[in-house]
Amino acid sequence: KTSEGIALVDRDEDGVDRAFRADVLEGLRARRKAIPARWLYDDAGSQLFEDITKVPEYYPTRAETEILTERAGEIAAAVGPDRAVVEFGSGSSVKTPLLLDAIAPSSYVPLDIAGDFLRQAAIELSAKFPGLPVYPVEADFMAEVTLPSEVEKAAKLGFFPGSTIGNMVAWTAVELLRSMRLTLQADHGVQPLLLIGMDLVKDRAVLEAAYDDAGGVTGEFNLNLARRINRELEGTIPVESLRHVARWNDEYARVEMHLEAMHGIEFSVSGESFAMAEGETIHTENSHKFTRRSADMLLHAGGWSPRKRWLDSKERFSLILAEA
Ligand code: AVJ
Repeated sequence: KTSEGIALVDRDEDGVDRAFRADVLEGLRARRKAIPARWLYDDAGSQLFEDITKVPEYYPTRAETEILTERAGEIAAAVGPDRAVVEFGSGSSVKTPLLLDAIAPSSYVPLDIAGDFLRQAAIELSAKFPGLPVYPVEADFMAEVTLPSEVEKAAKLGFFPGSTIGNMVAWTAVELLRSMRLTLQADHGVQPLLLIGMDLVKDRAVLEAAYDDAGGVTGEFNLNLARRINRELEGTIPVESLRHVARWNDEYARVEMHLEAMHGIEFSVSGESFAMAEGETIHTENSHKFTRRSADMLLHAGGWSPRKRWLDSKERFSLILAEA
């Protein structure tokens, strides 16, 4: 629900999320089957992602946390005083308090599409930072968002950690960066800043292991999408016949996650029949990796000028401060 009480999730008379069903059916009908990665994150999927951040092979969360901890002073000096921090995506992570501790902002505006999650995170944050005004906004930040009037005049710092930008193809990433710029622009104020996490290109084996951990947590995360389809869309996907695959696509500089059929299978979803041949896959996620230049190029295309960049000690991950 939005603050006006309008539900953001559109459900049919049986309680089925219409957008989820439409995306899944369209994705399964395609010659190359693919389902948008956002559907990986139901409650079970969000919990599994939290678990992924703790497996030894998945370095991005630890690397970004190291930067925010070790370079807090430099980040604060580069950002300057009196900024309202606007975080794109849930603020439930450990990263948010690290940033707020570092820069002591004038207020904090978490933006998220998941309302319950958002309100819970806002309550926990307010408890940790008693003097800090917190204004949660339930919204889909892929389009321009109108911020609460209390922060209208404030200079803004957008925060977009986790290399979530890497889950988008370039066209969508540029659209998002431009929307963020519009959201953060004050009427006639100081230029907004954006602090964005972008994961770096590195050895293929390191990347593939990060998305296919030996403990199988990422596999469970990926397979949960098939389970979710079975749960919510009356699906009959034989989940035991699918296996998790993570592979580096060098042409597109991204790690791809797929669900691969180990032998020929047939199933139905919402009453529609589908088949997969042995070795055929459903593409479920892209995680683009960047070089310094490709990161800067993407930011420029989105209307942002990179000003400062910090890397972790092993130079695996970058946190970039850009100015509109
Ligand atoms: C935090 C959403 C960017 O792509 O690294 C982790 C998601 N997928 N393991 C990423 C994810 C598989 C993650 N994001």
